[in-house]
Amino acid sequence: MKLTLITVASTAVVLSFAAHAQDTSAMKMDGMEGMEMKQESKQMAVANAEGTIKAIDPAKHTVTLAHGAVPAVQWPPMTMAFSVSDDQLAGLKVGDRVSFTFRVEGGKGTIVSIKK
Ligand SMILES: [Cu+2]
Repeated sequence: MKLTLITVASTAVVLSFAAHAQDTSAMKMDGMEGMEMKQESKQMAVANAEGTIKAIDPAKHTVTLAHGAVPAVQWPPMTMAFSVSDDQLAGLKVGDRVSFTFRVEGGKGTIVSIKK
């Protein structure tokens, strides 16, 4: 009986360790979220990147860019939508290779400038 109790107790300890380990790795995998929260508490981050225009949505005022790594904000290469104004998109079309500057606010990217 005593032995059983000890076994149960140590199993519980192992399980809580395992749960903790999972939490930690989940937080690491979600690195972008943590990064964004850090930036929000500081000032807005502005960064430069190069990419290819994958889509333009005039109704939503977004441009979807397949961009390379952006070390300034610790982003890996990815395809994502940025807020953009009609003026900024003048002369640009899907498939164009562009270099652009953007700021990150509340986890969303907004184009500051974009050119071929
Ligand atoms: Cu991105």
